[in-house]
Parts: sequence; structure tokens; C-alpha cells
Amino acid sequence: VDEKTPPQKLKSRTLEAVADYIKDGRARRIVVMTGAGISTSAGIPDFRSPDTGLYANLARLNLPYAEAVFDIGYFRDNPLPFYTLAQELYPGNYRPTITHSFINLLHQKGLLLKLFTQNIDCLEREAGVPGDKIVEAHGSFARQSCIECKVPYPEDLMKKAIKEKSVPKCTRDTCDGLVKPEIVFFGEQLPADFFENRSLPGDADLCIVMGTSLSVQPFASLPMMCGDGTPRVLINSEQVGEMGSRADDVLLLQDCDTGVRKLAEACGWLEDLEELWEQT
Ligand code: CNA
Repeated sequence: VDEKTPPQKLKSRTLEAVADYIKDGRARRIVVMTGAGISTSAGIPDFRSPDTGLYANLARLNLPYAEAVFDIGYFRDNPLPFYTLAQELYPGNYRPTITHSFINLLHQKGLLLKLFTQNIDCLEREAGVPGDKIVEAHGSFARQSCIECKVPYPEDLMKKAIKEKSVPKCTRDTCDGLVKPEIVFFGEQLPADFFENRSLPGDADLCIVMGTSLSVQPFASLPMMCGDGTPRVLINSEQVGEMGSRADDVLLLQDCDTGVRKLAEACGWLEDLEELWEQT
């Protein structure tokens, strides 16, 4: 967008203007869209960074190619590499970041319309955001089922299997299917919940995108579902997607935890935020 094009809803394309917009009560239905970058400071690596990323560290699993660990076809024949990784990624090993708590703060203040996350780590839930406010676009460890007949599998048994690194089988006598957490693998459909809610950003009056490269479709198109005049804020180490192309887009190119602290401070919420985070 031409830098001279004046914003329509915001006074300027700055963090302060976003805070004023919120404080004026004009942001009552906020959609938040997140990815791996909000969890890196919790200690969960992203997948693709050359040295630190998960894929770079999978050599020990003897995979034909790194992504095979999340490939449904490969899993059918070789489920053990996934269960090895699942033991590391399973919820309980990591603490939510202050960015996760910021999303919960929006919910506590009655301002969160919906959180769309690509993350499978369940840290948003652990930070206190209720399940019905979250669309886990790529699934998560929150549920598990048989990959053949889709019958749900009990959570306590799943926990046991993860701990023992054993591969559970379907509980139905007539089915011999393997069980896996409902993380969306390559070759699998996104959850119905995603498609049912994908137009919801059109009802939002503010959109906050954090910690995602916006490179995985169809998630990457979600910010475009926002109305043209709806302010959109990006808090990310780099510019991504078409964020910044609209007159009311605000780019905060920095790390998420710093960005949400600044935004909370400008809204007069910093103490609330720190307190909420401390409690998690
Ligand atoms: P990505 O493609 O790795 O992009 C991450 C983005 O966040 C990049 O633009 C980074 O520059 C940025 N970033 C990283 N750390 C920070 C930080 N501390 N502050 C600000 N920006 C930061 O990740 P996406 O989520 O966009 O990619 C989608 C994949 C990755 C989804 O399928 C996820 O399921 C998958 N993933 C999830 C997790 C998790 O659940 N925690 C971890 C790794 C990968």
C-alpha cells in the first residue's frame, strides 16, 4: 500500500493507534491467527529452521525424508518414528508463553471472537483459552482416534502409549486400525471446524496475526477473509503474506513476547497480563 494512503479506522499505522482503537471500545470481536513462532520461546522448535528446526534433527529416526514423520501413508507402515517424536511434543512438557496468555487476556476481557492456530502443542488451551474459542486448523494432541474407522480413543490410554512409546490400536474388536493423535498429517483433510469457521474473520473488527510465516494453505488465506477496512496487526520477526498491503495494516516486526507486552502496556493491561501469565 502507498504509505501516503491514510488508514480508515486507525489514526495511524502504529501500535499506539491500535491500542487507542481497542481502548475506544471499537475492537469487540478480535480474531487472532497464530503459528509456530508463538511457541519457540517456550522451547518448542519450529519445523523448518535449518539447524534448530525439528526436521533438521530427525536423522536419528532413519526416515526416508523428514516430512515422512507426519505422512499418513508412511505412518501406516512405520508408526514408531511419529510416536518417538510425539513423546517429546506431547503436552505437559512445555509452559505457555506470555503471548499465549495475551490471547487468554483478550478472552477474559470478552474481546476474543476466535483464535485460529496452526499449532498442535495445545499451549493456548493450557494458557486458559477455552476449547470452543479455538480452531486448531492443523489438529492437535487434544483428541485421538483410529485412523481407519475414526472411533475416538481414551486419553488415559493415549498418555500411557506416549509414555511407553508404544503404538495403540483401535479399541473395536472388528477393526485393526492404528490410533494417532488428531494432528493433521500430510494427506489428511483439515478438521471440519476450520471450514465451518473460515469466514468468521469477516465479522471481526480487529485481526492479530502472530508467529506464522503464512506459508501453509489454506490457513495462509485467513487474514484476507477480514473486511477491507478491518485493522490487521502483524506481530512477527519478519513481514509475511500480504500483511502490510492494506491501509489499516500495522506491522510490528519483532518477537511476539515483546510485541504483546508493548501492546498490552499501551492498552493499560500490562499488569493484568503479567499476572495472568504468572498463574499459568
Ligand atoms: P513457520 O513456517 O515455522 O513460521 C514461523 C514464523 O514465526 C516465521 O515467520 C518466523 O520468522 C516467526 N517467528 C519465529 N519465532 C518467533 C518469535 N519468537 N517471535 C516472532 N516471530 C517468530 O510456522 P507456521 O506455523 O507458520 O507453519 C505452519 C506449520 C508449522 C503448521 O503446520 C504447524 O503445525 C507447524 N508447527 C507447529 C508447532 C507447534 O505446535 N508449536 C511447531 C512447529 C511447527
